[in-house]
Amino acid sequence: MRFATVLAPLLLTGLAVAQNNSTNSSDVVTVMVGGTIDTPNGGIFQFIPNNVKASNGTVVRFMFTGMPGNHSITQSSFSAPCTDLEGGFDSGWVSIPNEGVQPAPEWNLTVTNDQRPLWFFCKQLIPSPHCIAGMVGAINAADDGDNSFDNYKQAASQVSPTEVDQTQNGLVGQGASASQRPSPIPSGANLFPDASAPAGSGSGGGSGTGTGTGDAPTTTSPSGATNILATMNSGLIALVAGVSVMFLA
Ligand SMILES: [Cu+2]
Repeated sequence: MRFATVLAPLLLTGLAVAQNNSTNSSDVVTVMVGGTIDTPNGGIFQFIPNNVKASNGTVVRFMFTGMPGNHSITQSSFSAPCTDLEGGFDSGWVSIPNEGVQPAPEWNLTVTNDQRPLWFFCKQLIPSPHCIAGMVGAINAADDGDNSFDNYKQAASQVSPTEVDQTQNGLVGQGASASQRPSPIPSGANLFPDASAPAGSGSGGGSGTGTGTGDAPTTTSPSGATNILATMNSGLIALVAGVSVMFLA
């Protein structure tokens, strides 16, 4: 009798967790970050697909599958397609070697305001600015009219190379936010900025590494806090699971 009283809330908790997980997994839109040299319509320098719709709470899952690749997902504005938006989201750079890595790093961005279009670009400058080459994307852009995705991409292609911005912004943006940096980062891949990443490693990361290193301390700290929280949550779930098993046994 006493066991049943204790068990009921535990089982209910388990049920709630399961329901949350199933809801989240169905509201995911996947976007590939970068292609390969042979990928049609842009080769390495593109997001696939580059124009998606996502309602509030939907996770846009950016998969770093392009290879080789050294890309970012950085929020901009329609009027300045290759310039970071103040207070905008930013994944930081993830470099992927020629042969790719398994599993591909992913970055989960949750839409918080689906009533405004979200514009983003890749801020990598090497070998030439990816944004100008067409590595831009949109969430909830208008299908037609002046502020369409096609017009945004066209405007990006006209940007002067010296105007492509490499400021490092945070995980929380305008209209969408992430709770952690891209992960996992398997051997062979690199994340910038990241204090634990070897300085200067990765080909072609010159200017990216320079900018990133300076900002590393501010971004590392919240990310570390998130990891601790995640660990604590896992511990709690394990504890609850352990207690349930004890009672069931
Ligand atoms: Cu790129």
